[in-house]
Amino acid sequence: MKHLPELHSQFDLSEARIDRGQLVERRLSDLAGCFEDEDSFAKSLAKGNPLIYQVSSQEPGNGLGDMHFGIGMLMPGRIGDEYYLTKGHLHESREAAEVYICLSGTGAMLLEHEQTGDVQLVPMTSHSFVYVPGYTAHRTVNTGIEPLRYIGVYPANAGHDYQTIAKRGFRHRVVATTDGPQLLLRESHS
Ligand code: S6P
Ligand code: ZN
Repeated sequence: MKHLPELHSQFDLSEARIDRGQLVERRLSDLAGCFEDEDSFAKSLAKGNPLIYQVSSQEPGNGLGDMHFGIGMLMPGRIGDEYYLTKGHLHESREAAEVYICLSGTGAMLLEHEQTGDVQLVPMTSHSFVYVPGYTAHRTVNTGIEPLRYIGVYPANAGHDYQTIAKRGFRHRVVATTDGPQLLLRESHS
């Protein structure tokens, strides 16, 4: 059977790229305001502006029922005691859920429900799924020593609302302790 080329795409696991994918790269400077320890952030940035994560995604259609998907790679590292993280977002269509498929590395998904404030830190380990319900802010953190790679699949109409997070921030953060990763209340949260 002949493949319909636009329906089949290969991804490169090591590089975390999909054929014909749009690439978004986030460097340390793009994450200003995301970490609690602003002094450590400034000191790290003075030394360089490394790539923190990238997402290679495809948006095959924007009609009702269409799906978008992407492969992400989040580097290991910390600012102070706080693990490298993604910006995090709510979906513009708040009801839109998302499925993450964890491919390699060790991390966690910080989930905060927009209305109830319910918080969960869900492990992200290879060969696992994480279900992100609607109405829930989601941020990925890398708690390991290798790149964390994952695939995200979401409704085409989900959209990304970064502004609400930029204004209000997450209420919690994930830090390294001698007992391993821990969820703490963010002191600076208003
Ligand atoms: C998209 C999905 C992921 C993120 C990626 C980067 O709905 O949740 O592909 O885009 O993890 O995070 P962020 O918060 O910068 O979009
Ligand atoms: Zn999302």
